[in-house]
Amino acid sequence: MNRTLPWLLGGAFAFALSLNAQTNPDGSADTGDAHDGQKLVSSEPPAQVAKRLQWWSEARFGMFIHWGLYAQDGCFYKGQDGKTEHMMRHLQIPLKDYAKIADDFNPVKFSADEWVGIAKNAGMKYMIITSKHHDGFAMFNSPSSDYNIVKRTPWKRDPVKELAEACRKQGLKFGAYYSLGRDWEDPDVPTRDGYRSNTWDFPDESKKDFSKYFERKVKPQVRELLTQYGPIAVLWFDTPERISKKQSEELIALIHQLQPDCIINARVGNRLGDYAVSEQKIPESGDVKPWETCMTLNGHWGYKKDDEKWKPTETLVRNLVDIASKGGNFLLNVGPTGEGLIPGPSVQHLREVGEWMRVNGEAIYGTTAGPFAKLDWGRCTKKVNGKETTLYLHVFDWPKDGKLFVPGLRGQIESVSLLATGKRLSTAVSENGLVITVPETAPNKISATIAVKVSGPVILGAK
Ligand code: JFZ
Repeated sequence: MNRTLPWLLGGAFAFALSLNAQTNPDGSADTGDAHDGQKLVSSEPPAQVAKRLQWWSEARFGMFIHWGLYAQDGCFYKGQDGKTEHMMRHLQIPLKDYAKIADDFNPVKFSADEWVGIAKNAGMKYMIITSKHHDGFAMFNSPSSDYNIVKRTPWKRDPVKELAEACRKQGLKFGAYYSLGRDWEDPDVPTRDGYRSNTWDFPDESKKDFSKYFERKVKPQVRELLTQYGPIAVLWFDTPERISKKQSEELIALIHQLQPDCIINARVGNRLGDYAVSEQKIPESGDVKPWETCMTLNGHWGYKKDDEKWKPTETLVRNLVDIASKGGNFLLNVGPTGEGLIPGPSVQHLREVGEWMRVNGEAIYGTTAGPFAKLDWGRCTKKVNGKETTLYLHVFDWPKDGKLFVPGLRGQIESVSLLATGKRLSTAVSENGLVITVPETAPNKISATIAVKVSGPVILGAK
């Protein structure tokens, strides 16, 4: 069969589609991420959205889990490097062959309690796992689609069920990622550019009807996720692609009908959803809307057996601080193996983040963005409690001369102390700000926290 023809057809159709694809005002493809500063639109009163988001905004830090058939051999397939969790697409593995991976998928070392314990020990307050990634394989018991982990693997267990229960036991919120506009198992899922569709089993994009997939698979599986596992705190949709505004609205209505407290991210599409997603990057400054940065611990979302480039704990902590100082959430990813284990280096680095959080978590949880545009030596988060405001100064670069200058800070300073020890620090008010005398050695070389309690309004700017 002429293999180039489908590409030509698909390409032409994709080009046609892309002409009326959802695009951002700047013309870039609308991935659902609303990076362009556009406000998310919502039919709900802002106070209602804020109420739903309250626990999430206070939590600040969660665990993302990418786990699926691609993990069986670390994103390799029959010795070929599948590059990422997109392995099926990268290697154009026919669905009937990719599905056979499930025949051997038997993660006997999986322990939901262990995974949740790792997240909790890191200081994470919520967990979101891929319930169905782009390959279309459900990592949960899905009565509407036999293409799932309970039906098709020798393991026959439901990790979504077990993790939801373990999260409830250990006090974490639980949520599910769901690939909305990409599904390489279903014949009716065209994508914006055709490039991210399954064009090797289903070559003709023009014959694909998203509405059939939406009715046949998306709505039934979202209903299953929201009725089989107790409270689902977040539905983390991905790649909305060809979903219409009406379908996004219909999906939100279904979710709110089943679980009104379930938070929905912006990748539900069409600038809807409760919060914006920033993937693998931290915005320069905060944002008007609630937002979350999601990031990998190495270079891959799914388990990639040859990727040992783990981000140093210093980077992880400083990313968390940077994100919180801008009012965002940090969703940090692990990619468990086909045996059901979170890779050792991931566990170790998360353990070290947890050590930092046990001392400094007060300066992250329940805080909002700090008032400073830029601090040369670190970041600042803020917590308001009635008339008292606490500014948490996160010092990355400890001053060598023992003097930490806080530009423009004025107001009724009640106390300044090291968070780690409670040791009070002396200060001097200069015309351009506050000078804090600090000990020679920082309490923590990654990021040391100084708590500045201010009564009344925090005033910034020179006299
Ligand atoms: C998507 C997935 O393709 C990927 O496998 C992973 O699950 C990630 C969290 O989400 O990747 C994206 C989605 C959107 C953008 C970039 C990568 N985007 O908006 O630029």
